[in-house]
Amino acid sequence: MIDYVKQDPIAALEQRRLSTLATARLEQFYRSMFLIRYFEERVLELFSEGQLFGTTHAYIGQEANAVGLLSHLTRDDIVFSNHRCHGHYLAYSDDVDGLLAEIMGRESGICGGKGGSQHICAGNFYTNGVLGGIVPCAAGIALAEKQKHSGAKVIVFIGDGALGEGVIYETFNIAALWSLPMLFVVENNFYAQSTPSRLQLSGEIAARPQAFGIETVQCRPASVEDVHGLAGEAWAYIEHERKPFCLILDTYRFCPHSKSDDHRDSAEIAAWQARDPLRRLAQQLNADRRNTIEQHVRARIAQAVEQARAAAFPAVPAIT
Ligand SMILES: Cc1ncc(C[n+]2csc(CCOP(=O)(O)OP(=O)(O)O)c2C)c(N)n1
Repeated sequence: MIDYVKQDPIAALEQRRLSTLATARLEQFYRSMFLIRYFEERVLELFSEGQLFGTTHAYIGQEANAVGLLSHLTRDDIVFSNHRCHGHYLAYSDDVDGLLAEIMGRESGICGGKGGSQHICAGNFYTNGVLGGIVPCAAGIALAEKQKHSGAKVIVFIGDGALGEGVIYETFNIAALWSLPMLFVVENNFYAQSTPSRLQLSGEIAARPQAFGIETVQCRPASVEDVHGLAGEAWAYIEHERKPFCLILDTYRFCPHSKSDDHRDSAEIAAWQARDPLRRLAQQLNADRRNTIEQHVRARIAQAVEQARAAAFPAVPAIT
């Protein structure tokens, strides 16, 4: 069997880069990543125009994670996300209309306009705005799927800031003890809101799941292909071993935490933007094909905005 964990992750990434994925798949990845990016840019504009309710957290810069990780899922698999869930949801479902209407508080939204940006429940996709709160729920579902012998995979996304929540360690403990078939993904973007991780996390992130006996890989993927490859190995481990796995992806959000609360160094942001996985992928594609994909995505989103604007708000009794 492949030694999934012991190999040097960086060397493994280089090796994978040499074997490029088929063009059709790269175009599909690009379509999905561009869709998330452009959707989020429109959402931030709509927020500034006063078209949204509550708060909203964009995923700009981290798209390769959602697309690469979820590209392995089948319809029975289950996704648990967090406050920064739009990218995860679009990679899971491609449901632009439902998500936009939800964020704009319309009754045609995924949850009838009552969940908003952070609280989505659709198919096998669940999110919650309480940091870390959904992690034990993911373990509970993984236990249920294990007992049913369904073979369903469970993935839960957390940020590095959520590692301050004790419930995550209780879940690591139970997931390892009961050999739950689940993938913990830490999207380590080095900030919790505006607090740099180095000011609030002691030790190494990887040491935390490892302390509970969870196989863990941490790396800084450069591309969606890297994430896809890493995720494939993680899922293979979970499937063969029927044990949890933790993938820590060093990443960066190019946008503020929610709308305007950004105190980060502009040189740091620019350095990460220069390594943008979306731009990297764009450069690999044929320019005409890429333009066609982008035009199609822009048209879809423009239509979704118009539809959502025209849709009704939920009736007050439906909200209370
Ligand atoms: C229990 C709880 N405490 C505080 C918050 C407020 N809050 C929302 S997002 C966030 C920071 C999250 O950082 P991280 O987990 O690293 O995810 P990122 O936003 O970087 O994707 C905080 C403190 C919350 N939603 N829930």
